[in-house]
Amino acid sequence: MNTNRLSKTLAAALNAQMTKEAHASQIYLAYASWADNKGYGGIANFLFRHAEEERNHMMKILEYILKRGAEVKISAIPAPHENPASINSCFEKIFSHEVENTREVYKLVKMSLEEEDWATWNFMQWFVKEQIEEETLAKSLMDKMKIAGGEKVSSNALYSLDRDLEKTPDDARSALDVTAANP
Ligand code: OFO
Repeated sequence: MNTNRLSKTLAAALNAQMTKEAHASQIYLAYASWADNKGYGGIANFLFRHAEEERNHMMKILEYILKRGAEVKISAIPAPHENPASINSCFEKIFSHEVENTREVYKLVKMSLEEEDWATWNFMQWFVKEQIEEETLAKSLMDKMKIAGGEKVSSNALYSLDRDLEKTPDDARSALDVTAANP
């Protein structure tokens, strides 16, 4: 009896997304190591923590594929992108990467909708919400950098930013959780 509840196409797409999450984790690891080498311990700490989050995203997809009775295929993780040239470009690269990941998540939502695989559609909604938060978080890094002077940031401003990021929460607050009393 066939107990596989995922179509071939969706199983392949979910396996590919699982590897993309692992790739994202490698990117954050690479940027964190780069920042640490440059002496930005707070920024590095923030990015190391985020690398863990991406690894958790990978595990969620892996577990989902297994639970639906399909085969998990662990494949090679592509090398991370080149190191950024500055903290400003580091945050820009992170934002672009998150937007790119959102596009990939949307593709999976569309595929599950077209196949009427409501279980996968429902599972992917977690990622849709998560990407709103991930983009918000990445955007807040860029906003902070912009205020601090962008590429022309002073070393004093970078010093404060580095200290701030050491304590910045890992998750951005979702608009869904906002109320008038608690904006
Ligand atoms: Fe940075 O996001 Fe995973 O999904």
